[in-house]
Amino acid sequence: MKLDLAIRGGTIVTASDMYRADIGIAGGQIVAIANAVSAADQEIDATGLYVMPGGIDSHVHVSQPQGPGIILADDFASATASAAAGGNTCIMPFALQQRGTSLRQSVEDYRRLAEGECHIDTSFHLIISDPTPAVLGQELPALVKDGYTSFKVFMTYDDLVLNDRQLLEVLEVARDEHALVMVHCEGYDTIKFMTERLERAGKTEPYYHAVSRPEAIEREATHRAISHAELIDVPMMVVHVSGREAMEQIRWAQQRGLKVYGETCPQYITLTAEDLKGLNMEGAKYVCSPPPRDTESQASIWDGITQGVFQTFSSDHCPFRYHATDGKLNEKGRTSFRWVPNGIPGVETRLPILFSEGVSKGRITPQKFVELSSTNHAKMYGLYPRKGSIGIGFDADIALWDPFRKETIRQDILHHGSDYTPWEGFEVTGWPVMTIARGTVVMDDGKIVGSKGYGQILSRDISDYAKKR
Ligand code: DUC
Ligand code: ZN
Ligand code: ZN
Repeated sequence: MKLDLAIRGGTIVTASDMYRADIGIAGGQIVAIANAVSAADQEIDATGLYVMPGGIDSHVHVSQPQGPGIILADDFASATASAAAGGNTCIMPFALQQRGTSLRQSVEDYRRLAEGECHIDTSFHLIISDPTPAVLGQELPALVKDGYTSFKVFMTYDDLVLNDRQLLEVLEVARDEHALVMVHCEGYDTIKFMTERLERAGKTEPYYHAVSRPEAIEREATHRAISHAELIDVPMMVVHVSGREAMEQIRWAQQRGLKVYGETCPQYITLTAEDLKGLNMEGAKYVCSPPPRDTESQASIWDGITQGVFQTFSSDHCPFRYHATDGKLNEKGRTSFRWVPNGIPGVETRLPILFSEGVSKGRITPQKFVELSSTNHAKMYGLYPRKGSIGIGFDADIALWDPFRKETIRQDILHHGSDYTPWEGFEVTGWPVMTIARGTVVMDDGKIVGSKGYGQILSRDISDYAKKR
């Protein structure tokens, strides 16, 4: 077969293997892996590089409606360009149902925003904020059958929170339809209580965001969500785990044989609550939920990663502009942390941070990096064996990494829509130098060379991880 593309001389890394071989690509798929593949129309020399599955970031927020006057800094074009620059070939943002609206309509509206805009493949989770009988009885089952096989629910936020009964009802539909529920585990009433006490005491700076939602609040909600999942007998994913307390709840559930999964993020291995203490409003740049904790928590998160408590490492990319009245420095945000939008940019920096802190510092193997950054995302959310590995028949979604290249993360080398990065000045060893999406080079040495509209919007299969015990 005539090859469109050959990648020669690199070291292929998968979740289970690491070996020297060439890769042959035709029609956007991997068709050959051999000591030497035949000549191709386009030849890439990967000598000295790791050839890894493109990153899949299964937790990003793009063009998602926020509160009044606040907007996310990334649309589909900028988010997918930024993702590609960071070595990713697929992202999974959330189609949000706003209360009082139809879930189906929300998904269709969201899809329209993405069509023709994406540089790399994209697939939507759903966020359910209003589980009416119509949503539970008709819309959700139909959407799962259409390939929207995962949804997120929140245990906090005025506009999103579900009460325990609603959580149980959503979990029940997930069990019956074999969809996977992602849960934001922080308690609504406890955060509200803490926020009011802090505000009354005049403690309103960004730092108090972290004080208002301590680990106990995350741990309690995690335990409650796990208990609900056990009661309904359904698998569940606890997203963006910040420290030891919630991690231990997940481990406890796993040791009891429950299909409870965990996700963590770069902010929880590199940032701490101290970062929220910047002068004036600088700390707002680090406000996200759950908040970063402390260095002991970071060590616990590494325990969770190396011991297999966490299956996925995602960015939770949720970018706002800092110098913007529709972002971090909105008028109300200056009066209290309560109004500082929650979220930080990270889709482009997720993989260099994990590679550098994990592989380069000897905490994890390159294979574990692939598992955490790509393979498990594909398996967890129904994209495997189409994506998530390097093998015959997989989409040719590949990132070439220079494992020894040193870089300093700076806003001016990034492609996201935000006007800052929480990792300004952060030094990394290991850098993605080329991203290939379905056989097409979309990023070459930091330059976006693909085009908007190349990325497809994917439906997903039911995942084995979502099937009950
Ligand atoms: N939860 C997320 O998953 N992302 C941003 C904000 C939040 O609370
Ligand atoms: Zn969340
Ligand atoms: Zn998120």
